Amino acid sequence: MKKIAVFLMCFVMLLCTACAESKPAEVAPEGGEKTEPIAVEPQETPAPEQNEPEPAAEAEPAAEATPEPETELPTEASATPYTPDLSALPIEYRIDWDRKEGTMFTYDIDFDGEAEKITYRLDEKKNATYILVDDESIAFPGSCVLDRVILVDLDPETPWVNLLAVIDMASDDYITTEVHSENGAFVKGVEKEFISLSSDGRLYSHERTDLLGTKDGVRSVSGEKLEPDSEWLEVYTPSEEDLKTNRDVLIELGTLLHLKRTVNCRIDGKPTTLKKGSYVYMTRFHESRMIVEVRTEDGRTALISVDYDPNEYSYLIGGRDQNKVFDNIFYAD
Ligand SMILES: [Ca+2]
Ligand SMILES: [Ca+2]
Repeated sequence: MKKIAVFLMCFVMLLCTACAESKPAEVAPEGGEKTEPIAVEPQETPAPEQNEPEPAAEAEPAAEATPEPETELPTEASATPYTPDLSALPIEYRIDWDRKEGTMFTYDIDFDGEAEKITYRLDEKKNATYILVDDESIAFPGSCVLDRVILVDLDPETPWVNLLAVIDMASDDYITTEVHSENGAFVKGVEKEFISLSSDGRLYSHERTDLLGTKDGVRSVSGEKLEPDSEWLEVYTPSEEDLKTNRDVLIELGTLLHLKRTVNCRIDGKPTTLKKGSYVYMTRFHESRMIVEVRTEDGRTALISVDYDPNEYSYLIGGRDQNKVFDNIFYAD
């Protein structure tokens, strides 16, 4: 009986299992109908899921709306300034007057990402010189001849480079004007005497002094105001070779100056004198301190105090006109 009971139980269990396994198969056609709502459900379900993070994502930036523009602005600001390759600067273009016009540079002078074509033109009828930047012209005063143009970046802080127009007003009478393009308009800046570019890439102003004869001096200049870097005006000095081989010529030219009388000076900070009959040559002049530096033929450097007499337009050494102290000073023109 027990065996029969166990068998029956097993049979029932088998039936139940079979029923349980067969249910999905029976449901299958129903499941096909259900797939539609099921298919809709997953669509509906992710839809709110997608929508949920969206408002959340919107809410977050909304809450951080203030810092975001702050982080964006510097990014935009730092991306806006454009600087062309400045490594080629400074460059100089000397005007070839066999040609009345020509291209000097092609360069992005206003840092807007597009290069300008910079040309010159001489209007002989008007006796005027023009610099043309693309089609826009910058005119300079009449009766002048453009000698050279220097393209240089005088101030790394300004988003433009500078054109230095060196003009010969008459004959050997130079004026240098700084020009740049600022906010879409050309601006003429400082006007200086002759500015030249040396082989070491530095700019020098050329000035004259009537002290000890008319001497041409140079000082390095920098910045958009072309300010001198030093108060010392350096004048031409002969080389040691020149002093040995061309001594007579240097005396004739007024480079080597002959002392008619003994002069007070300072050498190595100590007061001393330069003896009557000796020769010196001028090396530089400090106009605001009124000190002239000279060098003796034996290579010593001496500082001499000078005064200027505005009534006589003359420089005084030890209270005397310079021509009474040196006997071969050229007439100062
Ligand atoms: Ca440009
Ligand atoms: Ca600049």
